[in-house]
Amino acid sequence: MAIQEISANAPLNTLLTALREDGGLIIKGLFDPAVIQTMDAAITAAAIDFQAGAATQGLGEDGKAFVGNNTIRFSSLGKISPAYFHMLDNPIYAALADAVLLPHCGSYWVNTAQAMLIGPGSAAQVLHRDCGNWPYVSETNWPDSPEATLSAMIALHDITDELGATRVVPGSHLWPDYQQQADASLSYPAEMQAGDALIYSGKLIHGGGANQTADLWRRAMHLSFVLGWLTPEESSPIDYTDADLAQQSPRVQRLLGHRSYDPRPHRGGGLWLRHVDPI
Ligand SMILES: O=C(O)CCC(=O)C(=O)O
Ligand SMILES: [Fe+2]
Repeated sequence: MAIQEISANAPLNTLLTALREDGGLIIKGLFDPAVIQTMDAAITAAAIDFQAGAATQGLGEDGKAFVGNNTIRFSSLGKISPAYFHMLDNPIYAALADAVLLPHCGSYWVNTAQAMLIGPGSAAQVLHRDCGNWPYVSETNWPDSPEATLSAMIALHDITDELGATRVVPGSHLWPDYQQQADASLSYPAEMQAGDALIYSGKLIHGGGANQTADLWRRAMHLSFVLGWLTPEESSPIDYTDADLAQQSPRVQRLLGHRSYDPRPHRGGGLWLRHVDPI
């Protein structure tokens, strides 16, 4: 059974039910076509400065194997286009992230936003869970551990199986044994059109697909959020200055680490205290 594809116009509860039952869903037309076109052009232009397969983000040998030999990845997307800030304020993705993450934190922030460009001939990425970044939170009391992260793979153009669509293993967010390995035969390609997004729980097993073409690149953007009391992958708080974000919404400033973390209504202390935002 593949995951469901549901229109962005569907009621929030319909989207949430699919996310909770299968661990992920494709939301058709989640992002505005003009914004996607702008981001696609900015990412394609910026990609020229990056070498495929190089560990450009401080990753070691394991990291290189994880991202693949012919894959280009880079972050700090707000530096290449303000369309990124617009995407951060997407109201449907915000409502889903609120529902999934706010039961466990006062606020969440950006985990990472990355161009994920899979080059021709790339092998499939190892199947994994994004919550594996925070094993002590995710594996303790699995599968009832808190949702640490919510991710999106956003199609910047039409993405087919042949091009390397992300592969997902529906239901794997509920598997009783965290260590159970997923067989590739249980995975389905999340084929999408430009502006669609695969939204998935950090607990869902997935991985980038093999690019079986001779000369085409798969162009997708990853955007994930993480509980506000966990450390994100990307160093957004120092990649953007207060001045860079002065014109952005309070939500975007918070998502990029320019606001204090207030645990309320949950237990815990104030964290990441910013002088601009006393709690
Ligand atoms: O490139 C993809 O389709 C998925 C990448 C991914 O899941 C990851 O790097 O965590
Ligand atoms: Fe992943």
